[in-house]
Amino acid sequence: MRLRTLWLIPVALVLVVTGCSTEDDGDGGEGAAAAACEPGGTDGDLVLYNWSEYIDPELITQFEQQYGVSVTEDFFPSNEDMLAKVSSGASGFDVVVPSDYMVAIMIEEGLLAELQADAIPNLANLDPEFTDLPFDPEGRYSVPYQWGTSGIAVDTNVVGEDFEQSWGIIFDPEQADAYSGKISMLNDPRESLGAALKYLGYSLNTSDPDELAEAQELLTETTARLATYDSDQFEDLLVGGETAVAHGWSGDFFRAFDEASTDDFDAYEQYSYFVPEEGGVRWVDNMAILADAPHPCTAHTFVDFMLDAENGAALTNFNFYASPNAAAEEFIDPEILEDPAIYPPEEVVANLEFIEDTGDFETQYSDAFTQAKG
Ligand code: SPD
Repeated sequence: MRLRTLWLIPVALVLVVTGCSTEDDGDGGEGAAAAACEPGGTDGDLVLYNWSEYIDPELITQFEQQYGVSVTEDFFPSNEDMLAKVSSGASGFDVVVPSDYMVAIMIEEGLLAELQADAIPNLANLDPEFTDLPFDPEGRYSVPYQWGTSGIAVDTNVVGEDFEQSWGIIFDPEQADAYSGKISMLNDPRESLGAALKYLGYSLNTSDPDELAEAQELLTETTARLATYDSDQFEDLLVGGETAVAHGWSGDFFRAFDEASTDDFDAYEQYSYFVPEEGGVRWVDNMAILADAPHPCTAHTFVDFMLDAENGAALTNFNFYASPNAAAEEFIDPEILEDPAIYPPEEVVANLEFIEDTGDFETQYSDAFTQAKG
């Protein structure tokens, strides 16, 4: 009895220090299901799998210093790439940042850990609009990170000021041939086929094989006039002059415009981002903890850290995407908060669709995209 008590004392001390009620106090722990985490608890270093240029490096440093852990980051260019890597098992990642439809797919495939809400007190900071989203009712597996739109940015020195705000600038040969070799599209099956479907007047969530075949044919013809399919550098290619028309994500463009601006040059005057009148994608990216995360308690603490009001604002002030964090608003740069291209008004949002999980039809999208790219 006495021996057992003595043995328990150091274990209890470890639990108090780490704030984690499992024996997993270091690398290679038992996974999210086995750990009961507490606010601010840690159980090892964090491995984060995120989209590129999506987090202020200062936030990473701040997290490391505040919690005495180190963070390793790896990056993915599309939801499908991330899924492939995570599905292969024992990826070693703790936190991933899937978009809406991909959260639904990952829940279905058992890849995500159910969140321990008690370990994430800053969940209270979320705007109620983001607490019960259709891809993860009641937010049991994911926490919104940032949201934005997909659209087109153009170089007005090349296309002029008088262009139509339509997907036609990419898909209609009468308009787009003038920019042949100077157009980029996202290297992303649902995004680029979705753009073609919207141009054709269909839902970007269609499960109709004929509609998808039409979109595939259109994209195949379009491939011939593209400089590239790219999801990582589309904004840099535009401001660098390699392209004149770029399909991409709102915040990445604005960040590039901001960085390209100087005292003598306002990049916002030369480049213009719009959501085509036919409609497009509104998306929400989300933090989620993998079911086999080696460090689930550090992962919960990271999610909570990102939901802090000032940290949430720092995220938006860095990446120019809209925040789902209501408490962050007072710390967000007012120019960003009042920019209708970053926080689009209701009438624009009403014309947008979330990408949804189409179940078994997802592989049709992937196959169609591979074939369209040639
Ligand atoms: N540089 C970060 C970009 C993140 C974009 N995610 C949006 C995916 C929408 N399908």
